[in-house]
Amino acid sequence: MKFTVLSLFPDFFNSLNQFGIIRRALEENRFSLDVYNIRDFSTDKHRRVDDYPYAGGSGMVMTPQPLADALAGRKHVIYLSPRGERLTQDIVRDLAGYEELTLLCGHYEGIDQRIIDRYVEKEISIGDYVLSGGEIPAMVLMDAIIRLLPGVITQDSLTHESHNLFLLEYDQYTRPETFDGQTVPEILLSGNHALIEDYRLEQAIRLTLERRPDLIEEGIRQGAFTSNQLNRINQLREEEKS
Ligand code: 9D3
Repeated sequence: MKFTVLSLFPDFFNSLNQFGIIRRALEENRFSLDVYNIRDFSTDKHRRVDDYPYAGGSGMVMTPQPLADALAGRKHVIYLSPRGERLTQDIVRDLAGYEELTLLCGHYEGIDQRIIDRYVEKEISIGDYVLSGGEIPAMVLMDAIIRLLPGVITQDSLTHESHNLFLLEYDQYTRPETFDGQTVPEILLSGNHALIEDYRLEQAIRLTLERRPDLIEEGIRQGAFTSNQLNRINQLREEEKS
């Protein structure tokens, strides 16, 4: 995957390459990242990149000239925008299939609409909260895509993940058995794998019903649950009612 990022604050992206799974993926050439400063494309004598909105309104708008020049000839332009479609794992999976993506990060009140109309293939938001710009959303999107690229994490974890997209994770424990007076649930020490699997499933379903009932509904709608999972879901829902 070849990422090209266009931003007014390219230094934001310095951290992305330096840690953990993403760093290793870069070292193994699973992806490349080129970051350009939109300001460098401004032909204005003061290197201006914003201007007042026509017909008034609050804030400033990113002016088209530097953006058009930065975008010329680029493929698959994604504009990170609070007006975009909300990012989901389905979208991430789709985008991970491209060979090349261009991520455009906005600032101020956004960019001139004519740039969107001419160059942008897709507008993406990462959620319903207000950020100061598109840089962190671009990093979120890249992180989510990179871990799906071949060879970045084991196929095993990806398969597990795709089967459990609609359930929250069960509680995890590691050594020691007693920490600060708190013990590990005894069943996890029993060595009975069938019992442990069922315990974890029940725990995951209870937690999801409590915190994210919308996930359960969506999983059912998409036919994503195994018959075993469905049985347990219905059983625990009945239990909740009584
Ligand atoms: C006054 C209206 N605001 C829209 C809700 C203006 C506005 C707020 C924040 C314009 C731009 C921004 C900067 N945000 C992003 O560029 C952004 C974003 C976000 O704020 N939340 C979630 N996803 C994204 S993707 C890009």
